[in-house]
Amino acid sequence: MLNFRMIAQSAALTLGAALVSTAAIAYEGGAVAGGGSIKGTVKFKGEAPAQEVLDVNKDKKVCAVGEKKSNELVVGADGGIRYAVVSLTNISKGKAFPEGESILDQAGCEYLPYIVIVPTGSELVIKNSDGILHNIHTYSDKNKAVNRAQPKFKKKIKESFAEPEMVKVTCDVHGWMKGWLAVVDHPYYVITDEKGAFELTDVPAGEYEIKVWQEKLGESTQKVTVAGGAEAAVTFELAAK
Ligand SMILES: [Cu+2]
Repeated sequence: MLNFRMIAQSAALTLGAALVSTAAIAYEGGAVAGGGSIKGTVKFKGEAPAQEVLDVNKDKKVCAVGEKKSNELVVGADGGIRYAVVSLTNISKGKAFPEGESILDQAGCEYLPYIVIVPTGSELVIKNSDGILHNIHTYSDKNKAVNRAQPKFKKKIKESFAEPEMVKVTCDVHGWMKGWLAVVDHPYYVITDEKGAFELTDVPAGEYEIKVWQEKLGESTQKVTVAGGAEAAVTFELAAK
């Protein structure tokens, strides 16, 4: 006959086994000792096109605050590309995910920020700061599509995504609104700034493949070696397709 202690022991064993089997396939995050960093720039090769001006033709009182431009390809004065996603493709153990919520705001009928990093299975908080109706609609290959109205009184809704991939976000009410979710299964993802610059920190020493993704220009990969306490340099050059 099973007594309470035996049941408790068996439950603990089952739980332990479950944790071990999950850890074997998932990313393992923790403290990184003796890591290095990767610093670099994503550049546009050729003559940069101008940003397209968006046609804000609805809810103008709230939405037409200043001129809105497309963020699909933003190239700075020195040729740096903003809003490119840089990541390591072959890392299974390293730093922990940063704390805090992933937030996508709808403000002035724009998605802010344009690209949000969302760890798989975590909650994405979708805010509506506008006080008008938005309808979030996502497009991707591996995750379920989200198609949800967010009326003016719904200041916050939450969604989560199971599979790592880039998820396109649009609004069914305002055709010009567009953004991206970078759904990620490890924390070595970064979005380039207005100069096209990026930095990945606390990378365990080792050899990696580093990838850049840009919605108009596609993907490119390189090999990079990270030494403890050192900064590895990487430059990507992407040309128009
Ligand atoms: Cu909208």
